[in-house]
Amino acid sequence: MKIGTQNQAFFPEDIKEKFRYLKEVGFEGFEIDGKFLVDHLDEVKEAIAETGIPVTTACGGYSGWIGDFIEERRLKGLEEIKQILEALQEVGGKGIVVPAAWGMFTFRLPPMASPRSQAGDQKAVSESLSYLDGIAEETGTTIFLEPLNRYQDHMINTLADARRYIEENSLKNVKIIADFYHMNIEEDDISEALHQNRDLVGHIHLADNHRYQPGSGSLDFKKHFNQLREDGYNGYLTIECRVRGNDPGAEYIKALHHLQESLI
Ligand code: LER
Ligand code: MN
Repeated sequence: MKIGTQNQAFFPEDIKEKFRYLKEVGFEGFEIDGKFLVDHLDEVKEAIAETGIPVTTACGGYSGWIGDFIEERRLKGLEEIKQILEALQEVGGKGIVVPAAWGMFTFRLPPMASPRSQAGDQKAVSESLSYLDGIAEETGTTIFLEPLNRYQDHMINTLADARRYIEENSLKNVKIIADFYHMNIEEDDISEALHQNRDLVGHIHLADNHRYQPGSGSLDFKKHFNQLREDGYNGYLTIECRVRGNDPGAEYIKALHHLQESLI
């Protein structure tokens, strides 16, 4: 298992300097914004070549959800995700992280009534995933389907929900990304859910229980990493978190060290 990160506001802005910084502090991979990758493909390629820090995955950077309520936006999102997968293929990235939707609707806050039926949700998400399964096949990439907590999405909240989409649509190039923050809200037990879905978990997002930096909260990373290791997971553990503290840069490195120690 290797530790990667998404971008943070306190990282250097210049692309090469960013990759140099990641290498210097000890990260082993970078999860990039999809649009940023498409817009800066040549510079990203150069930064990878110089530092050896791979772009592992993309997350975000497209403008319509795979489960979007608005069909025109869903289809636009799919075409943008296709472009991101083509760019990922060029840099040797594994694939893209996609939730059904993020921040589009929740049953848990008013008005609590969805403008679309559950059957409609399932049709939209299934059609999108079946289309992207084919593009992933063509580009040698993977779609990492991400369950989000109930306040961020109403369609796919647990690893079991994501599994159902993959199995019912016989998707070959769609795997599950397990995000510890969302799992801490939705799963009975993080380790047990990882174990139950060990054949499909292909990527991981890390934050502590409250989504601040790992090590600042109450999650037992060592326990869950041991479970992943026992189940043969050898992918990336990518930090996706908010950072608090007077010196965010120093806090982030402390979080990285906490994860490295939890891996031993
Ligand atoms: C959003 O909360 C999240 O976890 C991201 O990875 C969105 O895909
Ligand atoms: Mn996530």
